[in-house]
Amino acid sequence: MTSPVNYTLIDNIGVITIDSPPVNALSQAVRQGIMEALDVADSDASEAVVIICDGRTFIAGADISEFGKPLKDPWLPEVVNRIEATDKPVIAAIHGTALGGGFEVALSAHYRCAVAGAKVGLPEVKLGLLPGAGGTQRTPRLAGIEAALQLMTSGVPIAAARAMEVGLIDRIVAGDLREGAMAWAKELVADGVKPRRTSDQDIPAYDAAIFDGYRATLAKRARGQIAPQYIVDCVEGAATLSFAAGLALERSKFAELMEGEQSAALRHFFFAERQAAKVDGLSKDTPTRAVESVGVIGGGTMGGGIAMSFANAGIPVTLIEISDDALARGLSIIERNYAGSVKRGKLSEAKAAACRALISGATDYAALAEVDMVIEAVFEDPQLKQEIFAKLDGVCKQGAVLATNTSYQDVDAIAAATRRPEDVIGMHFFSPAHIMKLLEVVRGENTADDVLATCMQLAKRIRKVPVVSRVCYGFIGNRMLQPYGQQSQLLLLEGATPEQVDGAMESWGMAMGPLRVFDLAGLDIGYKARAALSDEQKGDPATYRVPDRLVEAGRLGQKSGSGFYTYDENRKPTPDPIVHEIIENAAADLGIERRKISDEEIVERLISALVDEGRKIVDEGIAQRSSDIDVVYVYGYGFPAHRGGPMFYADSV
Ligand code: T1G
Repeated sequence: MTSPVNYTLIDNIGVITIDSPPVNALSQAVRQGIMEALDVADSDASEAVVIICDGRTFIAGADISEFGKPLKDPWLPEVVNRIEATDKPVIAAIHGTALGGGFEVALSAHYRCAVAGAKVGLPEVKLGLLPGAGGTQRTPRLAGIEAALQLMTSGVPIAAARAMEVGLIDRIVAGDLREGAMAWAKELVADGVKPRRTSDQDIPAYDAAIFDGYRATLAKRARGQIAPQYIVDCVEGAATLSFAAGLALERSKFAELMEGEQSAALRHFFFAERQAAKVDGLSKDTPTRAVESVGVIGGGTMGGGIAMSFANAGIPVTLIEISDDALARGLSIIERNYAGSVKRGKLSEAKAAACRALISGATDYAALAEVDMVIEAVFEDPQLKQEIFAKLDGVCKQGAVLATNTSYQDVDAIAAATRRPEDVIGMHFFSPAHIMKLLEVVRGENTADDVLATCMQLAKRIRKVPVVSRVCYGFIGNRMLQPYGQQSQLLLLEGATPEQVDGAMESWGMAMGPLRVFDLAGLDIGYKARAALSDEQKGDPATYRVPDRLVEAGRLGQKSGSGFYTYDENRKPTPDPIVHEIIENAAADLGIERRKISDEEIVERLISALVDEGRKIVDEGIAQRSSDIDVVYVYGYGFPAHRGGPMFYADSV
């Protein structure tokens, strides 16, 4: 088998080229190839060595598919130390995204150049790991303690220009990277430069308080996660220990994380997210339809957020509302959202203005005659949705994709309102739609393969994470939320308080406890939905008696200033004795004995409720695979990624 690493001597420069699609990950063959190339370079006529990659990117990290299997020689730390020990100047030439072990290879070179569009990063923390090939020791020596901590604890890549500012790369190459790197290598040789070993460099001055400061910040921002704390320990080691001792500390912390549950969960989740984008049985070369313009019907919170998701991806949007006033309100929601993004530094003024300019409004459906796709996002009235789709059927051009953002309604019934059910699909966004990454793509009985393929591809383009669902009440996420919510109600009646239930779940890792979630969504939504049901359809009154009493007392949740909690002007929740009384009275009415309930019981019963429903959803073929359910619950409902998702967690305990 030919090696993915090629070595050639061009004039006086030895060139190591790595070509291992899709992302030049550091598989055993790549690691071995680099070592063999260095052996040749050591003894040939080269006066400097360039390390460069073919394909879409410089090395994007260790080969994650090898994790969990016995590590084969040569280990990556051995390879990077070998690069640094080379007696000739070694230049790393970066394009694409040099990530993780890939960037550690570049850090062990003596000089680094990159094209302007390149990015460098150390995202190991997102896999529950830390840079385990010298990154925690070399990064602070080049960039200083603060920049090193920021890069490694956030895991977010930085652009080449920023990397150059902090000293992580030395030169931006204009034009062809290979030519630029070769020319620079010759320059360096002509200047007689020697290998500049990062390990020999001192740590730039720093404030020793920074380490405990970062520990405290991370204890909140990355609550319950071990890897970020270990990164701080290793960077502190870089500042206080010898290079060799620092490497030993890094190695031992890395090994511990690699063996740990959190990294196993995050590595599972890394692949689960990518697997979710694949539709079983849909061939890779299924054609897709062009989507260069969209219409959004309904300018409420959801419609506005959906319109922004498309505009932010450069796709023009026509927002439809029923009147000029309603349209003006809808557009003002969008203005406010953009202003907020600019204020929070998420978007530049210019970018926000450019995106905003792509959104136009209309009250007449005729404006949708030429769009490639329409997303309906009106409130959850099945009758209204069917009327809208019947109108769209009469207005939209042949081949337009007709999508509904419904959270619960039957996509097949909506499709049946048109003469083109094969063009109808569900695109279920999560609020706030311009921020939440999850997108449930709901495949109807008649949805055509190319419509499904179009929406899966479009999801990535608008920076969403798509998960395919078949049609059922609540699809995947909201269907699982139901038994989860019902169980939380039973726990209240049996003796737990809202703050205990939410506290137990948030300490366990949920972004928000169930009662705070229901207050956020609004208790009146469930109340109205139940009004349309018979007692038998409503099920056990214990599962909704308390929220009904709260709504009847005018406590609709955050929107009315109180629900399960009382909220101040900043929407900060405070436990409320009135609620405790409502719960105790409801329990008495229902003859439920109250008792002390442990946090462990709360977590066990709520997570089991999620997992039991998740198993039914997979068994019924509503979800393609259980890892898809993990993606839904982490991205849509704040389940902790470092526990892998509900299904992975259930399998692991
Ligand atoms: N190892 C193996 N396969 C990988 C991979 C990796 N590191 N990264 C991506 N792939 C596969 C992915 O599964 C998919 O495969 C294809 O490449 C395209 O990926 C010691 C131990 C590079 C930004 O965490 O962030 O180094 O489905 O769909 O959206 O310190 O992939 O096509 O068969 O994501 O263009 C650190 C992880 C590892 C980077 C490209 N590195 N990768 O994004 O394509 S730990 C990372 C990414 C480490 C050392 C430690 C992204 C990307 P398939 P994709 P993309």
